[in-house]
Amino acid sequence: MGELSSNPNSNNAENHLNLPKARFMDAMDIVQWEGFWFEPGLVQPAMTFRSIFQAGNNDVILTSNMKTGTTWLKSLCLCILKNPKTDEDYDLLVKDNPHFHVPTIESTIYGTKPHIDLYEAPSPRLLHSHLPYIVLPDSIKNTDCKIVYIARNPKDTLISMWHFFNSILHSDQDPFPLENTVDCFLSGVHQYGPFFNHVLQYWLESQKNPQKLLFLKYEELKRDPKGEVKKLAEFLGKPFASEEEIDKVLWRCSLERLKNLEVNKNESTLCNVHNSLYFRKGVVGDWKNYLTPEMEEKINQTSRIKFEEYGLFL
Ligand code: PAP
Repeated sequence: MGELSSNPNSNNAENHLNLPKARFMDAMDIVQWEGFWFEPGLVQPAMTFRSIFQAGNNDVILTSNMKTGTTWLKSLCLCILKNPKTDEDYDLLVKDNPHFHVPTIESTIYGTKPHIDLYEAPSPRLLHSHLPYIVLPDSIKNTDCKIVYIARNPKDTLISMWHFFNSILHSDQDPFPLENTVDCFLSGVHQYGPFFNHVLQYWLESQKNPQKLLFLKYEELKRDPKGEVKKLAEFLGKPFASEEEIDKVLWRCSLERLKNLEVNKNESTLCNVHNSLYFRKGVVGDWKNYLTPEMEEKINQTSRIKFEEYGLFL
């Protein structure tokens, strides 16, 4: 989830550790920790998460970089795991935004006053993190809990991120120059960047341990939603009983429906981001409307260099 942290102790970690600093889109300070870039207010919560979080064997931990389909994945897993299939009218997604129901641990649990008690949450706990695999707590890696990662084509991720940050950082100005944003993205200097290393770490883990870590691609979910959601439900140990169930979950989690729910049109679940900002176009290839051929080639080249030798194509 792309919210900004509101941790009052936000500068402690960076000051204390003297972390390298940079500025993103001329409006947002970020600091480098463990080889990745974060908004300063996230570093201390991420450290706390890593050192004290105790995973349980039944936990399901969703993971993602930003703007790669987190909201969709949260909605789908919520329907698969938490919404009773027998009750037609009961729909958690109508009650609140997916980011409320499936908190992003480092920011929502350890970064602000949490709205759920982590240790009282009913099993299976459904949680999310944007952190790179390398800094996930050992207890997530060493217990039998399941991890699902969602990846997305870098060009669409970048365009989605650019729109999102323009809305929250430059809302009353012209959009920030795309060319500069492409350069930041390719050099890895952006929230949760480097994007390519983030994706690669999870990809390699999923190759080593596919029973533990399911690696999904946004584009595959769009291309074959039934097949991918069936795979997801089976991985989570909750296979669908019928085609109708799959159709229902897909409809409930569709962008058009979520975007038009009152709670997403009119409210801000996380204090500084309006819920509507999580739902934009949701199409594959929107980058074609923005990137020049030169920008496209630069990104493709980086993708090829970073991913291809590991058999990853995004
Ligand atoms: P986050 O990192 O802030 O949580 P995230 O949900 O990962 O954002 O990504 C937002 C993207 O997913 C948006 O893509 P776009 O900018 O290219 O349009 C958003 O539209 C898309 N999205 C959100 N919900 C859905 C959904 N239910 N189905 C498909 N795409 C979705």
